[in-house]
Amino acid sequence: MITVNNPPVNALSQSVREGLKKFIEKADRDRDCRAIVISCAGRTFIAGADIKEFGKPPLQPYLPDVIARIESCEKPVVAAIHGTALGGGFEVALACHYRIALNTAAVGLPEVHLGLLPGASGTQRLPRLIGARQAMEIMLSGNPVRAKRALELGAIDRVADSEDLLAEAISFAEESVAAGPRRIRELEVPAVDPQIFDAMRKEIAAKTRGLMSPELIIQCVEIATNSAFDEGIEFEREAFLECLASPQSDGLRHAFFAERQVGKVPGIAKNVVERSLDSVAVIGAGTMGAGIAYACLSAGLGVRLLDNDSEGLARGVKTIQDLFSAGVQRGKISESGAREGLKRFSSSQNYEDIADVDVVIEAVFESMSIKKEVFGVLDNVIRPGAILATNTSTLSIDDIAATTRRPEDVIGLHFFSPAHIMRLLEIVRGANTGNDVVATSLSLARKLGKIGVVVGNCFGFVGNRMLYGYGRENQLMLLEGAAPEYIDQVLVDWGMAMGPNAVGDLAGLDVGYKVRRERTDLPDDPRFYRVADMLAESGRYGQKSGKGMYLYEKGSRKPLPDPDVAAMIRQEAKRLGVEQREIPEQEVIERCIYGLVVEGARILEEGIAPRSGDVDVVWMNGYGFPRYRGGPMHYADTIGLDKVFERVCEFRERFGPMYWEPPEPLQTLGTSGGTFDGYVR
Ligand code: T1G
Repeated sequence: MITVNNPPVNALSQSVREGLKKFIEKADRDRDCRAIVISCAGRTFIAGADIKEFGKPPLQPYLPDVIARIESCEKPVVAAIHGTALGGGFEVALACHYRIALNTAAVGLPEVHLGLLPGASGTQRLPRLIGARQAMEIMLSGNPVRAKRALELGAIDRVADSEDLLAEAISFAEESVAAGPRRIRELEVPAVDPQIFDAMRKEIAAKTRGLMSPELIIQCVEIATNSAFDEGIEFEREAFLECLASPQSDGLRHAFFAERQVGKVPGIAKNVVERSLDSVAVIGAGTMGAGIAYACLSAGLGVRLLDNDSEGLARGVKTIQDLFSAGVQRGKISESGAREGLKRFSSSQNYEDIADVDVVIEAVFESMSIKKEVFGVLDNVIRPGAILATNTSTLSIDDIAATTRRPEDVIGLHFFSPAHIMRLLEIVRGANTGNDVVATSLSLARKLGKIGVVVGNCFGFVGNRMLYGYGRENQLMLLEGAAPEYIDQVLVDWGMAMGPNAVGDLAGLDVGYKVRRERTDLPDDPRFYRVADMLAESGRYGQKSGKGMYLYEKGSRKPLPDPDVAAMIRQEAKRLGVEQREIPEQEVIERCIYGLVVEGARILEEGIAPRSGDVDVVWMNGYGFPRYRGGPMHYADTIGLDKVFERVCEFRERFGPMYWEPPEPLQTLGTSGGTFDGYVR
């Protein structure tokens, strides 16, 4: 019995690799040993190579050597899988001669999520076991495969009948002594139509835009079908090392760890006593309110939807019912699950009906006076100890909390549209918000399957505040002569999910316009968001009105360039005395992305976000920032803050200090070879 015990997830660190190799060799030499079982202690089988070791000088023994040694063992080796056997962990299992798993277990090769590919024979062994197409699907999706399905595919040999996995693994090992080792390397990949590789390339093109490892995964599997095992292994190794050295993998690995760091909030003790979290009331039955309510219902919570407008409430209730039916149609939820969910749902126009809930989430129109009015009522009606949250996307939590006698219970829970899909939840901590309320909100985020990022209170918090820096430069370049479709295409080619002008039309130009009208701290610059204001003032709100920055044909969301808008912008530029010119692609990218970075640096300087990684997580999960670039702050680190600082100083010279005065962190780190990743306020 060889047992791996390397909490928390039995990653294949150097010591684990060394131990595996040593004990396999010992067992192989041991005359009395007739078979071997490899299993893991703790909550899971090996969850992969130790990602923390990547980017550092590799240490012996290398995983491929350990894997080859396991497979060459003269005695049968059985892998006993519980939890998840992922990446290098599944490759260890594939090197074993037989695999048995608990029915709750799963196996997978998620390396693509880290910008990598299975680099320890997974691309050569899995196709031999389950066929090229199935193997490619598992490696390109990166999704785990549950034990029952893995058995159907032939990726594992048995699903344990009982919870006593080790006992069943031992009897499986004893049974396999007669048959001896079955080495996957000796199997042929089942015959396959060579067309499937190009077909797969087409199938994944949109989803893997900008990524390098998916193509290499397909090439590895293709080679597995027409080359000797060792040739394929050599190709896989080179392709793996190429991915490992790529900025993409660096960005995706940063994203992996940053998303696990955000849950560790400075000043919030691990053992803080949280508040109860069983029932939620959502105030406001509009698009956001209904989406938030559905997200809570889907997470198993009881939900009451409240709106003082009966028609609005009826629309909200219908939206939620439609979301459930759509979920059933798409197989996301079962009929009985939907029925059960709707049982936990109710609606009302009466605040008394929500007096006893655990959490209230206010999602009414983005106006300070309306929100203050609602919180005034909540303060009088809702039971003591309940959490009073607001879904405001820009307004001050402290100002809203000040309308209550319990500011310690008030917090910002900023959902992103569509609220039941977007993974990000910006958790905005007010000056008086209780630590238990912050901790409970983080638990709510996990319960909803979202990534909760705790940020401080300022206009627009982290996401929308930075969006102003990014959007501002877009708006200025429109006046300077760059067409909206040009700016959008440059940023989409660079990796953004959507260009800023298409996003503006999707969100509605009237929404941004109204938020700007409520602001009292706008810069003294007549050019500031002048194009968006002009369009909104002329009734061009975007998709919802059929025209905004772009034109939209009836029933279509496809943005079409509009010569009228180009003419309006030229005229406005002339009126404002803005000279128009050709703007190079690199300048478009740098002004928009460095506009983000500079605002991000100010946010770090003010302590609105504790780590640059938190800023990155907000932008990767809420604003379509390319994950493989690791977020704006990580991206700046990869460029080199000395270069970013230099360029920002150039922009200050050209465009003035109002927008481009480098904040202290950028100045200090940019002149000392530092990184945002290492920044401590
Ligand atoms: N290496 C190092 N640390 C890891 C790790 C790993 N592979 N996986 C998890 N951790 C840490 C994580 O940072 C966190 O630390 C703690 O474990 C708990 O994780 C050659 C090249 C297994 C499904 O991609 O998907 O093998 O924050 O909070 O939600 O082909 O972790 O507590 O300090 O995520 O229960 C391939 C990555 C690697 C799987 C558990 N493997 N891990 O989820 O816990 S590449 C993966 C996960 C590879 C080979 C290639 C999940 C999980 P801390 P957690 P969880």
